[in-house]
Amino acid sequence: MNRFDALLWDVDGVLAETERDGHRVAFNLAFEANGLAWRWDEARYGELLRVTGGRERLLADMAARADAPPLARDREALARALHASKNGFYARLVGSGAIALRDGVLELMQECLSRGVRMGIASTTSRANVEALLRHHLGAAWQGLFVAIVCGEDVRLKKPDPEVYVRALLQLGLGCLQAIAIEDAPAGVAAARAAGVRVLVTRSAYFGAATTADAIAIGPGLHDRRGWRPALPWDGRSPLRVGLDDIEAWYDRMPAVSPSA
Ligand code: XBP
Repeated sequence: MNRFDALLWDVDGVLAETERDGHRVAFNLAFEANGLAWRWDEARYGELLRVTGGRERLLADMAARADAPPLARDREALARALHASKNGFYARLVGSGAIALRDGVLELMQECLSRGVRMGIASTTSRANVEALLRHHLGAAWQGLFVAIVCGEDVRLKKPDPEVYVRALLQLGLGCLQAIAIEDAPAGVAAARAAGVRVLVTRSAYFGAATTADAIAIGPGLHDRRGWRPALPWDGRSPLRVGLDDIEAWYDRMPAVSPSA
């Protein structure tokens, strides 16, 4: 008998380092292809990540640029065109195998499948981007592995709004305490917690220093038992990866908290 019925995966930063090595690179290719001299280096993209959603991120950047179109409707049109172009480049990058899944992700997915823990995707990235990444890594039948798939187009408000988690729970037919989420960014943690879902954090390239009191556990990734809070036992010999038993032990430590939204 499992302590929870479903595991909800965030995508960007949790399944793979898609932000730094995928979306950022694809945005720059889209700028170039559209004749713009704009480029986002790693530091600037890190600042822009406080805005969830690629199109919204473009609009936030344009608001700070003297060389962006002055009229709001022109900025909107340009953001839509650049975003579509970026998603095309992103799909090609991912399809070429340029972005690996993070270590430990596949193993935990396999463990969920073999132990009857259902899985869901709770991401506010575009569906096409989730499709490109997971088709490449899990095969054409990837959707069959997930009981719930909620993406950016399915919600009115992106993270940190809880809607993506509320919808995923509805698709699963579960209450908030029957699922657990894995996130990397503060906005994702806030979204899960506002839906009443317990969440663990695997640190990613852009959110390595972020702290949160709202996660049941925070650590370097599913590939390594060292460096987690709360700490995980390790005898120096057995496999290093974090498994479902570890997550269940963390889950049990967390007192139930009611949703704040
Ligand atoms: C991730 C995002 C997305 C991606 C880019 O959201 O904020 O905007 O950076 O994807 P989440 P799009 O943490 O919910 O996965 O260009 O498709 O928005």
